[in-house]
Amino acid sequence: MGASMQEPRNDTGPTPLPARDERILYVLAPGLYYITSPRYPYLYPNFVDKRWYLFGAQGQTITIGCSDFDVEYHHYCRYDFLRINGVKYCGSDVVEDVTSPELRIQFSTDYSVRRRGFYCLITVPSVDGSPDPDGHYADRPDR
Ligand SMILES: [Ca+2]
Repeated sequence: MGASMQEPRNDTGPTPLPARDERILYVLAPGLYYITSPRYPYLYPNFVDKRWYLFGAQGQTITIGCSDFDVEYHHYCRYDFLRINGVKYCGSDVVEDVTSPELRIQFSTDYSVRRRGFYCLITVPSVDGSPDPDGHYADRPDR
C-alpha cells in the first residue's frame, strides 16, 4: 500500500491444457492453466487414460487445485481416479492444493459408471513473483 506502482492486470482467463494422447509433458511459462476430465462438465467416457506431466519453465514450484471434482467412488479408488503425484482421488474427495516443481497427473476410468469429472486450475508463478501476462515461454540459457 502507498506505492504508486500499479498492479499488473490479468484479464485473461486460464489457458486450457489439451489432453491429447500424443502429448504428456508440458513445460509451462508463468500463467494460469486448467485441465479437465474429457467432455467436462458432461460425463467422462469409459476407458480413459490421460496423463499430464507438468513442469515450470524456470524450475519453479507450481500448484494444482481442483474446484470441481466428481469421480466414480471406490474405497481404494480402483475404478476411476485422478492421481496427482502418487495420491489417488475419487468419489467426491476434496482435492487439496498440491505444490511441487513437478506435477504428475493421471486420470483413469474403467468400463462402466461415468460421472462429471474434474476441473483443476494450475498456477505457474514467475520466479520473481510477478505474473507474466504474455505467457511467453521462458528462454533462459542458464537453465
Ligand atoms: Ca467408471
